[in-house]
Amino acid sequence: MSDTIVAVATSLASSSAINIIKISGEDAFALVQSIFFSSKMPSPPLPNVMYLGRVQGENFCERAFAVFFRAPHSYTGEDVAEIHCHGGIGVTQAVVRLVRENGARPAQAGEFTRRAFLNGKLTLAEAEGLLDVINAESESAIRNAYRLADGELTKGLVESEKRLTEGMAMLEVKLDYPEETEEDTFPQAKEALRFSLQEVDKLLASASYAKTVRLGADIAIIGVPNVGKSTLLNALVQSDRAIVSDIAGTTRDVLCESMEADGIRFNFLDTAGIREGGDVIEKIGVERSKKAVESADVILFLTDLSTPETAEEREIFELVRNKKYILIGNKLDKKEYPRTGAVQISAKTGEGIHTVLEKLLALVNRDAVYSQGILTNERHIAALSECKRHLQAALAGFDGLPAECVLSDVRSALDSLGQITGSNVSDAVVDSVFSQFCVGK
Ligand SMILES: Nc1nc2c(ncn2[C@@H]2O[C@H](COP(=O)(O)OP(=O)(O)OP(=O)(O)O)[C@@H](O)[C@H]2O)c(=O)[nH]1
Ligand SMILES: [Mg+2]
Repeated sequence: MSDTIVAVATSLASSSAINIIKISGEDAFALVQSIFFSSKMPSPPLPNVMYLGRVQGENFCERAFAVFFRAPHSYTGEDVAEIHCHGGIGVTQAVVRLVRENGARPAQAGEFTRRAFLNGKLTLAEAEGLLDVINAESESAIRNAYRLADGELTKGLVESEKRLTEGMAMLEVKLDYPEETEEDTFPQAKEALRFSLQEVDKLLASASYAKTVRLGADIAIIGVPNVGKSTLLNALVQSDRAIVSDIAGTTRDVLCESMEADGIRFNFLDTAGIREGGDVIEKIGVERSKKAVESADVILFLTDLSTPETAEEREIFELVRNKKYILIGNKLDKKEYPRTGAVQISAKTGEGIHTVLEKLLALVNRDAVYSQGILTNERHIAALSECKRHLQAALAGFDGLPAECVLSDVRSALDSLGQITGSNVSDAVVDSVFSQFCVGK
């Protein structure tokens, strides 16, 4: 076991009802027993039982709870103790100081989770999943982060790692004792490669939804001036975000407002109405609208049912037709000129807005985003792409290349997998993952 560390697991930014002070390491039990006293607490204390008592400092006596977790049945896999004290900043700092004076050193960022990783309590990918859980902003992001944190997302990779290691052992035997090995050890090794390639492919395919899960889908509202784009933005996000007026050319810059619908985060971009002419500023606005068309995941192409179709409207359609788009006919309450195939709405009264949202959810593949685990981490995506290359090379090599070459490809594939599970990862990568955690996690 390693040295004993201490940190406040809750936030010290402001006073709260309680604060939790976490202590992990060889001396955790003895240390807490030397400063925390409870008539109900035997020595050594029973694990997983909360004791009410007091923390006795030189100049203070704090009523608190203490709970103990015995290695390996703890978060870090070491002996862990927690003191739950009052939430004041002063009192919390006094308890932490006392713990330090009795032998613990301050924990570094993510050190508790790092110890859990080093003690085999979780894989590196699961630790990164925890990080995602902490940082997740939308329901789909949280769901996906749990899939990573619980190992669900990478269990196929862990299985691949096992099978490939076995497959590699068979190939090595074959290489060392060519006469004594039966030919049919090959199909098993080949099967391990195929299985792994399938798992890797599945996860890489899911990565196409990564941006939607992590950052949300960018939805640009596009159209000629005055069709009601800003009114629609306000209706979608249910706030008076954008200025609305009957003057054509009201919006001159791209405005972004986010909201969550059915667990998916949408970033709506209200844009300047696209038209020829206008002053210098409006021209810049129109350029920005065109860029928004390029970068958006889905376009809401807005038309005005109270006016006839114009040449400008048809030109905008040319910009959006090769993108994912929804054609919308707005001002249904003043409908005079229908547009074929348009979802009819009134941004002003709210009529039809739910249909737009339903179509949007379908276009961003909400069901796929929800039903399967999605690989969102750039580090994982890079390692898996690398792994895929080696697996393909190994499979291709089976029919012709010497066993040494196949073996070398399998080894490289395993190295890439190990980057994700953490079984083959450099200290620098481990450092960079855990430094993203806060102190106390
Ligand atoms: N009757 C009716 N009027 C609407 C509707 N939606 C928007 N309007 C009106 O249309 C006018 C223009 O609305 P905006 O939302 O500013 O239009 P815009 O497309 O953002 O215009 P620009 O920013 O100039 O490109 C305003 O007077 C709105 O009140 C609607 O559904 N029905
Ligand atoms: Mg506008």
